[in-house]
Amino acid sequence: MKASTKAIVEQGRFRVLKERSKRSNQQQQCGGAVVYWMFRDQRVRDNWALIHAVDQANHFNVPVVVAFNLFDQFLGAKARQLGFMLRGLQELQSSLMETLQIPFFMFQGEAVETIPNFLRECEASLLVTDFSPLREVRKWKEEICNRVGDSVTVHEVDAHNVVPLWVASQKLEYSARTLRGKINKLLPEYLIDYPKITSPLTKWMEETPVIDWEGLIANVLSKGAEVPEIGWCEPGETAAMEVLSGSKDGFLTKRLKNYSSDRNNPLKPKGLSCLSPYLHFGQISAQRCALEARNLRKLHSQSVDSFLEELIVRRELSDNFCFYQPHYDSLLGAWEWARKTLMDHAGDKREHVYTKEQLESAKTFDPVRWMYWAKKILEWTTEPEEALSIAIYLNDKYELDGRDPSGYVGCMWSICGVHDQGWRERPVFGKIRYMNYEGCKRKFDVDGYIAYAKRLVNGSKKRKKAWLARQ
Ligand code: FO1
Repeated sequence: MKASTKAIVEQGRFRVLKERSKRSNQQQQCGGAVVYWMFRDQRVRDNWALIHAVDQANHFNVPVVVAFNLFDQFLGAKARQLGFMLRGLQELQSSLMETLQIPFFMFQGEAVETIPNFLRECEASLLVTDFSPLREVRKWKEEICNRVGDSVTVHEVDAHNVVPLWVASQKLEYSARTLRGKINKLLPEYLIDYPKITSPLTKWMEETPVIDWEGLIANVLSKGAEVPEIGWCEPGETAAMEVLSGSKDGFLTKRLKNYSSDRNNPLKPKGLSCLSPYLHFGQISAQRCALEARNLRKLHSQSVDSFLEELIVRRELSDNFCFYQPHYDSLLGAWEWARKTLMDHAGDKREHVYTKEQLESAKTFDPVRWMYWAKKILEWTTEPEEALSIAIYLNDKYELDGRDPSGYVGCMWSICGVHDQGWRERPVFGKIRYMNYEGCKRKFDVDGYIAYAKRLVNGSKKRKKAWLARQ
């Protein structure tokens, strides 16, 4: 490899996880392909990791390939999440080839084996990967850095956050208040338009793999059938852009106006952006959403500001928490005051105590059930650690966007007061923010919500019955 000239991607956007050895550098070997191991940012458009991979490949006159590893078991994911992801990847494979002539390789098994083996096979000297703060992902990357040969450099690109995590802050932030100023100061540098990406100068001349998508999808659907796919959220990059700014029911085109007033009203699910599953699987870039929303600030300033707060500050705060707090999903990750208050009240008498199975099948006395569900789990289980683990279990199992830093932080906020403040002390909750049925009644039409939820449940029961009859 020869030394690179000025790169398209800002220095701060990527970090070097492993440098190829000096000896390899001196030999000036001309490496094989640049491999982009795609993980969290599963898209062709607006992807800094892909832009960096292509840019580096062009400097070194080598081709680029994209590799994806499908784990046999990924943090308990079921048909719902895996089906959504694979259907998105199927679209990605075609558009990657059609628009950029870049091949897509799918591996199955353990990434610590498949990725180093693939690098060896194509004599790669640069591995580019995207960034996730989750401990499992970081451990695998560390292991891969240890396993790849001396001649390989590894770059990690933060293609998920608008301001790269390590640039925004170098420490665990206490709350949105402490991170907001740091991010806002950096937005002029990082909230910029993407450069146009074109097909790499050197083409991949080897065989392009054939992927049996139907077989792969059928396999994850049958293995994870306990939590089936849903029909109301179409997967993939094209669908994601439609939800953002499509002419039919796009968030920015049709629904933005009422975002600041309706997003917390459970009777108005369309009051939300509906972008979260796409953001989680990286099928859309948060930076693209922010750029498009910002253009509408003159028209709907309050809604745009609320959206940007959720999209940038709150999401990036979750990444900050998971990256700098090793115990991001346990009571040990709560602040001292919250741990103390929860422990002080761990022995308080609970009026109702339910098991994980009862909670999972919503067999509780409360008709509102899921609206303030994580708060209720704290009230209805014997101790806070159990409450937290059940909340995370349910979120990861049923939500399309489970296993996300925002999900872990959501549960930690509800049960452990993370990024929140202390409130008036009361039984069981201690100083953790309290929510109850009366409070819900003040905020929204509870009876209307219960009727709405019943309609949804009945509809889904009917669909399940029809599906079973077809089997
Ligand atoms: N990413 C992968 O690279 N391989 C997988 O097999 C995989 C499965 C998966 C299942 C559910 C889910 O919610 C995400 C999944 N991801 C997978 C994506 C990605 O790893 C995560 O979004 C990040 O780790 C979150 O930070």
